[in-house]
Amino acid sequence: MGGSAFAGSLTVTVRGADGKPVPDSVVTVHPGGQPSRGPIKFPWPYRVAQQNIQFSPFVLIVPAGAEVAFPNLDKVRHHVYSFSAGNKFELKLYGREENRTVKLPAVGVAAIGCNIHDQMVGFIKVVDTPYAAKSDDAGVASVRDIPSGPVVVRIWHPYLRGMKNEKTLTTTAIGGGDSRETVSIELRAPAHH
Ligand SMILES: [Cu+2]
Repeated sequence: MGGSAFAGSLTVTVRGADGKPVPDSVVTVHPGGQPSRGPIKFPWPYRVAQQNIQFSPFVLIVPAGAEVAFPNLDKVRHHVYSFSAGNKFELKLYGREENRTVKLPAVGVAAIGCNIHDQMVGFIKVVDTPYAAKSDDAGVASVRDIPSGPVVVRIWHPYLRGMKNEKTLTTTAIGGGDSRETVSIELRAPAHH
């Protein structure tokens, strides 16, 4: 990653059907349409805190095989689980300031919940590419240092209508410099459970 003169960046602005920016969308770029062979390391912490009876962040991107920490910053106890195929786990009741880690091996998603607090919902997007970014409050996600050449770009959001909650962009190549795309996605209402 990085340093190559033959690299570019991609900035994607994600909007809903209503035109409003969509935060917490995950943009992944696969050069040549292929998964990465080397180790993947993101600069952000692989961590989902429980704070104010919510998961923080709501969406986290990690590479496959990452150890994710689940610190409990609340005074109450939580019981965090994922039923997602390949990334199932259960962290039985644990209290304030306690930390647990879980390894997430499968590329895809771990949808997380809490057995005690039904309103707690979060998502961990497990990826096989170092070229990934999450959209901010303005709906903007920037992926840097992508090798130039043909790419497959996907937009994922937990509530995106479509196969695997994903949409593939028509972007086909990265050149030098910054490529910009605006994508419109259709969201369904969040599921309650
Ligand atoms: Cu809880």
